[in-house]
Amino acid sequence: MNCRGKTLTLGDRTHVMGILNVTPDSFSDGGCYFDVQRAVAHTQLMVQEGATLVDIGGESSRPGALPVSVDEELARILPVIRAVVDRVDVLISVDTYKAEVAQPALEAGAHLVNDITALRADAAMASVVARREAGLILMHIKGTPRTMQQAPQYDDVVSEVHASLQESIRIAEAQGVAAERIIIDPGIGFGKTTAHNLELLKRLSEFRSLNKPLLIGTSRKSFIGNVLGLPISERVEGTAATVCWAIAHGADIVRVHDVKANVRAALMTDALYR
Ligand code: 8Y7
Repeated sequence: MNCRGKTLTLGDRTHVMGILNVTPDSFSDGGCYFDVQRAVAHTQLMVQEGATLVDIGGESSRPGALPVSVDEELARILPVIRAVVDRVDVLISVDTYKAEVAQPALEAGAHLVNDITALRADAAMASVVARREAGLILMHIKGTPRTMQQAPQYDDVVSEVHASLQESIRIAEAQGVAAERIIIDPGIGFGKTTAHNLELLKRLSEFRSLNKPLLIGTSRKSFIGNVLGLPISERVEGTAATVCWAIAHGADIVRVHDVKANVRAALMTDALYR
């Protein structure tokens, strides 16, 4: 897979995408020198630990989170993208569903867009991605980050998510995104109960019929907390278990916070499965 001149080889091994949140804490507004330095250091650590992609996001998609403006999102992520692309030799994805954010992020050096609405939020997104020959991650969400966990319901979660992703793929390709630059993701935790998330993972191999690389993001998510009865800080092992399972059922890329542990789990699973 080629994204803006950079290649990602799929099939030989599982790729680990490290998460880089550049949402400010209570002591800063984001974008200041200290924030950028800290983001670069964390990225370098994740790459050292074996991440081959880094996902940079400036707006929290936590349940109940409020949207931020385009200007604010750009002020947080652009200095970080510029600093990171010069220093690490991995693919950079930008976690945004706004075309007005994606475009400058791609100009600044990002290689792919991680759209957690699978093109449903912004009609201009596909053409921005297509024109720049970037990669595109289509993630399923039911509702919006603010409303998604208000009693989500499905008749059959797997067939509904499958059909929704199929439609997003159709839209992306109709608007000029190259078929070989599209990655799909069922969106674990985005408008889903614990039972829905477990069902999606149990039947993950059904998404293979869409004939696209498959990305899975389970890292530290609340369904793991619900199964184990553990807080966020204690979900590394539970996350690693889902990573192994996902690889054995078709995942090509896993999106995680704890890169070192999950790279080890992925390498071991690759030796058994691939
Ligand atoms: C996912 C994601 C988040 C995911 C993709 C978190 C931005 C919540 N989760 N993107 N983003 N897939 N593609 O806990 O599962 O990391 S944010």
